[in-house]
Amino acid sequence: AKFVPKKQVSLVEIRRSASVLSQFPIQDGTEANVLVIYVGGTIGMKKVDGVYIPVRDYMGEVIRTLPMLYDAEYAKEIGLDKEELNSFVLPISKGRRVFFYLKEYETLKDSSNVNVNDWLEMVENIRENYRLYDGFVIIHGTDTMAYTASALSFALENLGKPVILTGSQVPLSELRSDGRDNFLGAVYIAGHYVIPEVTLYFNNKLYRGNRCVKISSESFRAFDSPNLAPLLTMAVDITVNWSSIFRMNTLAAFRVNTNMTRNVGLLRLFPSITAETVRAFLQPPMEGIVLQTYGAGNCPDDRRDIIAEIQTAADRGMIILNCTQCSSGGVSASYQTGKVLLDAGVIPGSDITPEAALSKLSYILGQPNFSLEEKRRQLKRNLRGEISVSTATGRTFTFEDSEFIRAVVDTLRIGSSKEVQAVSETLFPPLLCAAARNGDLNAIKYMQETGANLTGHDYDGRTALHLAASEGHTEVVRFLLENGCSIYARDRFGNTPFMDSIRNRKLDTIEIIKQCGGHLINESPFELAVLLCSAAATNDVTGLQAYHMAGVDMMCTDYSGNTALHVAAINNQLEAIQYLLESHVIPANKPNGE
Ligand code: ASN
Repeated sequence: AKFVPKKQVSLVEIRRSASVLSQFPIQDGTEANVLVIYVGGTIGMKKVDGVYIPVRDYMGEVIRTLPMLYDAEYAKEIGLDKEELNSFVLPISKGRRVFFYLKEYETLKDSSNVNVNDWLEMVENIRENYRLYDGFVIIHGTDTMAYTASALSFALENLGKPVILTGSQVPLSELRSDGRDNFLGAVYIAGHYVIPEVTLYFNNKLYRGNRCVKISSESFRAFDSPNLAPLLTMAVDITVNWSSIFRMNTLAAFRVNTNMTRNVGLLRLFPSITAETVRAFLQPPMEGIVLQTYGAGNCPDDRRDIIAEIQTAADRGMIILNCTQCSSGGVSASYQTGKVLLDAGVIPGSDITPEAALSKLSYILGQPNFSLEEKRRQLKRNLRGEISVSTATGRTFTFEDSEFIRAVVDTLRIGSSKEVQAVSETLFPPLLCAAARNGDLNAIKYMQETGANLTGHDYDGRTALHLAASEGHTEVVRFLLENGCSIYARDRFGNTPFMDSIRNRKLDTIEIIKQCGGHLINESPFELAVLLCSAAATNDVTGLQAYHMAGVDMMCTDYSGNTALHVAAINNQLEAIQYLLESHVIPANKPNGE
C-alpha cells in the first residue's frame, strides 16, 4: 500500500514496515535517520520552456539515479526501494548507514517566493518530527536561504539536533551540478555529527546559518560567513571546529517560538537620503528597523534632521538596530559619528548580518511578555551565536559588561564537580559586586538561581549591597535586603552600605536602609562634622540632606568649632544656608562667644 505521508512521519516505522527482516531497524550508532524537508530551489528544478521551475515528484527520481546519494542495492535488500516510500539510504561510510526520508512540499518554491508562512511550516515540521530523527536537512533555494536560516535559528529554541540548509546553483540532474555534493554533504553531516545549530552547507563548508550572506549568483561558492569561520570543512578529511559550535547553556528542552513580528524593515543610509524618507520609513505600523550605517556604525553627525527623526522614533518606542553596510566587521563605538546614533537610542548590533538582524528583530519584537527595556536588552545579547559579543560592546570583556557576567555564570552552571563549585564560591562575590554596581538585577537573580550566596564579599570585604548602595540602585538594594544581605557588613575600610549611600548622596537608598533600621554605627563624630561642614562649604545641599537623613547631628562642630551653618555663612553659600535654616538647624555660637 502507498504510504500516506502525514506531517509527522517516522522513517523508523517506514523501514520497519518495509523490511523483510524482523530485526530492522537497529537503534545503535551504526545508523542514523535524517528528515530531508524539500522546500524548493534550483537544486530540484527542471528547464521548462527555457526557464527553470521547480517540479514535483522529480527530486526522488533523480536521487535514485545517483549512487553517491542512494545505495540501490542495499535499499532493495531491505525493501526500501519502493518509490512511494520516499525513503533513501546513503552508501555506508565510517561504519554508519544514513537513511533519509524526503518530505516534499506541496508547492515547491523558488526561494524568492518563500515567506514567513513557509518558515512557520518548516519550524512546525521540525517540531513534529523532532524526536523521530537524528538530524534535519532543508533543501531550499539559495536566493533567500540566509534569511530562512536566520529566522529558523531564532524560532528553534534550545536546539539539540542539527538543522542544515542546503541547495545548489545548478540543478541536481544536470551534468555539472554542485547539488550532488551539497546534498550529500548536508545529509552526511546531519547523520554523522551532533552540531546542534541551524547551519548552512554549501561548497564543502558548513556555516552557522545566521552568519551567512549570499555573495554570488554564479559561483559555486554562493555563500560566505564573513565574521565567523566555517564550523566544518569537507576536504580529504572532515574538520569540525568544535570550539566554535554554539552550545545550549540551559537545562530547558527544545521548543519552538513562532511569534514573529512582520513590522520590521531595513533602512540603508546613503549620502543624499532626506529626512522625509527617514520619517516616512519610521511610521507605524513599523515596530523595529535595522539601520544599515556606514563603516563601523557611522551616520553623518551633522545631519541633525535625520538624527532628530531617528531620536523621535526611538523615543516613541521604535526599536532601531544598527548594523554595518560593510560586508565584514561590525559596529563599534569608536567614532563620534557612531556615538550620535547611540545617544539617539539606536542599539549597536555588533557584527550581525542584515538578514540575521531582521530575523532577530522580528523574533524579539514578537515576544508578548517582554517590556521595551527587555527587548532592547535581548537585542544586545548573543542569543544564537549571531553576533560577536566583544564587538557589540566595542571593547573586550570587563566586569561592567553584563554579558560577560552571564557568560561566566553559564560556564559555572554547567559544571557540577567539587572543583567547579569551589571556583564558583570564589568567583561569585566579585561577579555579584559587579552586577550590583551595574544595577543588573537580572544578573543577580540569575546568580542566585545558580546557587550564589548573595551575602559574600569581594577581596575588599565589599558586599553586593555595598556596591548597590554606593550607586543608588534602589531596586537592587531592596532585592538584596529582602534576600538576607546585612546593612551592618563592614568592608576593609570599615564602611557599611549605609555609609556608602550617604557618602554618595543616594537619598532614596538612605531612606530604604533607614526603613530597615539602618543607622550610623561608630563613625567618629569629628569625622562626620568635617564631612558635614565641607558639604556646607561647597553648597552641597544634597550632601547636607544625606547627612541629615542619616541622623548626623546637624549642630556638630568641626575642628575650628564651626557648625555647618557657620561654614555655609562664611562661604556665602545661600542654598546651603537656606536648607540648614529650613531644616530647623539653629546657629550655635562658637564656644569662644563669637
Ligand atoms: N532562484 C533560485 C532560488 O533561490 C536560486 C537557487 O536556488 N540557486 O530558489
